[in-house]
Amino acid sequence: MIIRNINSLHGTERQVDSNNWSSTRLLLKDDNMGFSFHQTIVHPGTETKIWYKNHLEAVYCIEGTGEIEEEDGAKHNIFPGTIYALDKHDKHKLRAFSKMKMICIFNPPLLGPETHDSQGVYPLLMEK
Ligand code: 9YT
Repeated sequence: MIIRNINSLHGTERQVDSNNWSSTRLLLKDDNMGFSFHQTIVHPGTETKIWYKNHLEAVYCIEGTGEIEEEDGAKHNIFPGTIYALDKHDKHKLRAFSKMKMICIFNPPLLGPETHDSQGVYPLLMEK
């Protein structure tokens, strides 16, 4: 059994920061769960262009408000209790109107250090 508290992960290599967000990775590939599990803080007033072409991601909002915009321009409000699942590797833009706290699940699991490239893509890392 794995038992871990997020407070022990801040400031370690399991916390990855970008200009727009900070992701703390509670479960990673080497935990052997078949997915990775992150808490992501999205900073208020930011817009992030994202395309997980190598991964599926589900995102559950537990704090804050924002919106997701699909490639065709459709916009959806996000607030606590909303989940979105990028089941078609959907390109999207994520806007945070306030500080958003999100629970993010990735399949396949991230190895740990992944961060967005210029297209908002995470590489498919196979080994450390
Ligand atoms: C919501 C979202 O995708 N934000 C980017 C960070 C990502 N969730 C991660 O690596 O945890």
